[in-house]
Amino acid sequence: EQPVVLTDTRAGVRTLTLNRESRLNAANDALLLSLTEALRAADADPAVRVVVVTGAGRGFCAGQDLGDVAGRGLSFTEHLRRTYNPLVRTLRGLGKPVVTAVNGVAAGAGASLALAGDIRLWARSAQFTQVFSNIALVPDSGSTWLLPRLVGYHRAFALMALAERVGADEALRLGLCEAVYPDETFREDVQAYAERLAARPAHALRLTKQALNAAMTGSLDEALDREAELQQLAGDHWEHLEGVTAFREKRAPDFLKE
Ligand code: T3D
Repeated sequence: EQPVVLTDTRAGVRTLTLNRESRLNAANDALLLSLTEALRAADADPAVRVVVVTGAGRGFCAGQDLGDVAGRGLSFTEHLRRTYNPLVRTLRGLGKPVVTAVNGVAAGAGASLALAGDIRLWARSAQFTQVFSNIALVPDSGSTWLLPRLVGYHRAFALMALAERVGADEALRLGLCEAVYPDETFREDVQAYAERLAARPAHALRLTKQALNAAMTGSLDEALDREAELQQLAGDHWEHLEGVTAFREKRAPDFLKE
């Protein structure tokens, strides 16, 4: 039997591919736990500088596998606590940039996952739908926190209440993704983007994520103090010396040498 998450590493980029193609990569427990495990492994592996999460076939992720709910013997609360919540916490807390490469439809918790990357790249035919209300559930996996921060309360509510599908152009306009690429070249375009990220200073990006994530909930005062502390950690690191030396020598910095 095929693994539910495929792993591939090229040029410092670890690609994790959700692999339940016939179900549009709907998430069963095995997929959720494997993905969480694979993210942790990527974080711990020094050969990995960037992580890409994408889907096999024509879907990104159709959210919870609705065939896998009955008889699982867990309350919704307990299920979320054991599966989706650790996944989203791991993804958001990763010390390396995470690219969500949305190759096709992203629905329900799959839409939450699509939003959760640090960089969100979409294929032209990708779609996003906060489908939860179609089955009379509430949005989960972080959507209620992230979506209003991206589009404001009112648009978030409309997207959640009507479960309309958002296409690539609207996603760009709303700030749900950073770039859209043709379907035909999507996987190569994602790899090229991820390789650009992989060449950036890894330690500085780790601190940048830490600063941004904390700033999403704190005050300006706290952000200023945190920046001053993190800047010391960045400034004392060899990457900073390399960046400044390269600038003076009028050459591109090499953040891969260590
Ligand atoms: O702890 C908890 O359980 C709570 C957690 C909740 C988190 C959630 O994510 S709740 C939301 C669950 N997801 C959905 O409700 C989405 C259901 N799917 C759809 O609305 C549509 O399939 C899509 C909008 C995603 C895509 O539509 P379309 O027309 O492009 O494809 P399709 O024909 O509907 O689907 C293709 C196949 O995938 C089809 O199977 P078939 O007929 O070819 O054998 C369909 O049944 C299957 N599929 C799609 N989504 C799911 C699914 N099978 C199981 N679970 C799914 N979520």
